Amino acid sequence: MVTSTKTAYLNFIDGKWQPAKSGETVENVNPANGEVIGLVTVSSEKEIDDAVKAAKKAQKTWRLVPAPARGEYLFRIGDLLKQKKEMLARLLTQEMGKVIDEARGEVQEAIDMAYYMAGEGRRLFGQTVPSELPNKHAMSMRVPVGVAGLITPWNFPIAIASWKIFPALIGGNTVVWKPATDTPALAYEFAKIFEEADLPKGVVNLVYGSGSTVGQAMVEHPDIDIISFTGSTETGSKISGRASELLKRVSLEMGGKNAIIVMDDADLDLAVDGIVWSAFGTSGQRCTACSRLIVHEGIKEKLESLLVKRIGELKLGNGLNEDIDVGPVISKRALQQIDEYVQIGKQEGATLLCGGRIADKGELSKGHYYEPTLFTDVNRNMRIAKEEIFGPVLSLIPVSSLEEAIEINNETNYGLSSAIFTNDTNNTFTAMRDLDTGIVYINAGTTGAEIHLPFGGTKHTGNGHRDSGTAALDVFTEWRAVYVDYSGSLQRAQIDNN
Ligand code: UN1
Repeated sequence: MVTSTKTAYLNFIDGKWQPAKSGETVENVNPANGEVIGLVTVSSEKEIDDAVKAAKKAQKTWRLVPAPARGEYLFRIGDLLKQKKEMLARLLTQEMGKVIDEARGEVQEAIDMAYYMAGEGRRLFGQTVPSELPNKHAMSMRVPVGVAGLITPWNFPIAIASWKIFPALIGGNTVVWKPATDTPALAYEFAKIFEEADLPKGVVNLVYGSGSTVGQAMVEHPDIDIISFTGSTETGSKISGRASELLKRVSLEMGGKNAIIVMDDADLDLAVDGIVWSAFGTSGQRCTACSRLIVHEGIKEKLESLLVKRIGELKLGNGLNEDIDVGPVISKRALQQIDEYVQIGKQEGATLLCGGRIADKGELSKGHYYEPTLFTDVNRNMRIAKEEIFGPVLSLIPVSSLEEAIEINNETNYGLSSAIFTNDTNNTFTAMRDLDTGIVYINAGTTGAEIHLPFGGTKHTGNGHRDSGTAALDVFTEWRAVYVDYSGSLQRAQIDNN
């Protein structure tokens, strides 16, 4: 259904709203009901070039604004996000599909990140270090990297953007931002907030377009000094290859195949809460979503029946209704891919305990809904146990010991998040030490990372960098070592290393 009140999502370059030269647009569609919400301008290399020029020019003055004053802009942006929280959350549900309460939580992450990074403007610590020589001062300080090219995904359109934009700005960088084409509305509202907060023109530039055109142009552009990307491992690997050739700094956050381990001493009701929330929240479309459930055989049957009961109670539908638990997935293509994995799981010999179908009865037929799905007796070598599905599909793998559980957790190529439900202190500390992921939860599910801690993962999940927390400042600043010699003579190191 095409409505007459469609918003035109334009680029925001050098403080001006402008359509791309191509004159082309793509539709922004509500995955809950197929309604067209707006039309997105389709950019090319030209708009990236314009945006980079504006960002480069603006960076010359932005880097000289004292960091606490840069923080004042972020406080203002945080206030505006707070004022508009409900509007943004509703729009987020409409264009992305996550249920309204989760959407509120996501906008809150952006608010928290704004205030947190605003405060960093008064810290941005370096170190004073004793010099080897008399009358010489040695110190380290953070300096901006330059122009940051940010490529962000559709599953957390405002939170993940805020994890990158705010540390980039507080660090004295300017930004060229390419949001996902599936979620242009949140990017549009975010850019309007930057404008309303009087951020100097050119400091944040928004360019809509595809990864293959606009994303590629960003990676290739000689005046973009750092690329920060969150998205698929396949795209991240391509970006990494090209950026390395160009000797460009690159920070990557990619997939996950996150597991929850449930030991035989666990509180099973608590475990069920954590599992259902992590596996089926956001319809399984989180990088941190739990898609493997590694269960001690002693409690396997009990846990299965508790899960089947609870999953059966989940309500599917349009996430704008407060009583809905699981919204749609992002697109028809995603729906089909999820279903393909379910067919693969069946063929591989896993036992389907519940779900396993596209949900298309009544109103649901207008959107892209998949039934929350649980497989059991999954073998660690099956594709459903190894590949990221990014949908509401959970695979239960039985084990006989913690050692085996940890081995299975660690054998995937990904390493974002993991969790264990146990009431045993030895199990807790062993898991903390041995689970090979960037995030570990004890007695909670795999989702729910807080913005002031480092977010990211090991192995093919990332490339050693972290979003959010002060760790994000390491992505968006360079270290400079400064020596001030006030001895008045040429001093050479006393220690034998001159
Ligand atoms: C993501 O899916 O990439 O920890 C981000 C969580 C959220 C962020 C997820 N705070 O699940």
